[in-house]
Amino acid sequence: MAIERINLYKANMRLKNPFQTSFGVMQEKEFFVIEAIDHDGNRGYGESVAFRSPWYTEETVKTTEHMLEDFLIPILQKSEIDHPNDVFRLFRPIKRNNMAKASIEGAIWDLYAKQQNIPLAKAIGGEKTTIEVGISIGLQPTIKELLDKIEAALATGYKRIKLKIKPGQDIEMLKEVRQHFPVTPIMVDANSAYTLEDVDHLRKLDAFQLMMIEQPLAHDDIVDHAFLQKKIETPICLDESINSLDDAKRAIQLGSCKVINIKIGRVGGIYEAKRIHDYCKEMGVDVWCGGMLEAGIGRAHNIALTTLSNFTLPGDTAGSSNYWYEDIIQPEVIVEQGLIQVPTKPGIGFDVKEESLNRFTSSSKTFTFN
Ligand code: OSB
Ligand code: MG
Repeated sequence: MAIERINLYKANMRLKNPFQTSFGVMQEKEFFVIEAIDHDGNRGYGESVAFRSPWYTEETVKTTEHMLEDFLIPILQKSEIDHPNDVFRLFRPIKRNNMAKASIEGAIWDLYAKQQNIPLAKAIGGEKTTIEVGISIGLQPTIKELLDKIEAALATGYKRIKLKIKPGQDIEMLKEVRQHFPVTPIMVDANSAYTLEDVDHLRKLDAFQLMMIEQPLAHDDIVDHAFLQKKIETPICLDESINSLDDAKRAIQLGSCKVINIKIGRVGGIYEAKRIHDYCKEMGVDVWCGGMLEAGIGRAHNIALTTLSNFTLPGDTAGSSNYWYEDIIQPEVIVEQGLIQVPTKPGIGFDVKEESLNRFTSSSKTFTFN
């Protein structure tokens, strides 16, 4: 693919509102933009998604930096890459560190699509021209604030509402929510906040006609989830527990979930995300695209992935303005009536605003290729 150099930018963006989950609060997003440049001057972009603390899964901004600089970029510098699918295989000797791998694979995919002069969605086999999106609303200090957020999200047209829950902010909270929004498509995400001791408690969620409950139990479990799924009606969706196609196969075969949230970063890139999508399609398991509070580049990759046919449920790819006062891409991601128009320009289909990226960048490095 004639890569000439890779630029690594460390950026930091402040979220409009703090985002609270069962594992903690986030107010700033620190991440890397990976820019892969070829001999013709094409520029492919990827964005890393790991947070500063290993609260969601084990990766962090620092482990991403370590992996990129000391292992992943050196592997690419020594290799021939004909197609982005090669990247997953080249990275196989490096165990896990999926978010680091995905960030650079994403840049290679964008570069490839630009070299082919086709949209990224088309390059990965996507078909949709618009995608349906929902919104993920963090834990709120009061019920009033939560109800207001839901109201605003519905006014914007989001196709479904995802609410974060944790012990102490679940059953009573949902009772209030259902009183105000009796038929709104609602799901909940626990980010691993419960254990099997909570089975009777979790069974109470069945009263609320939720679309699903995401990752109620441990981040690395699929056995307890299978037990729980037999005890509750609400479909379980796995997020943290699915890090590969093999994980997806085992979870589906064990009955640990009825839905899978696919995140490109969590599974190590678009190649593996697509394989999980294809397997789920074959098995009749619905999937949707999760989010990691991405800036515009990561958001654009999520949009492209969601154009695959088995992304049948609305994803967490809300519009740029849900997160940021200013995004790093142009145009920004816009949601109208709960829909995003898939861009038709080559690659990710959004231009990176160099001036904004530079303003958000605290340091950068260049890696040259022969
Ligand atoms: O579990 O899906 C999650 C945000 C940070 C970490 C984990 C999760 C989330 C979200 C928000 O739910 C998704 C988004 O809007 O990008
Ligand atoms: Mg989740």
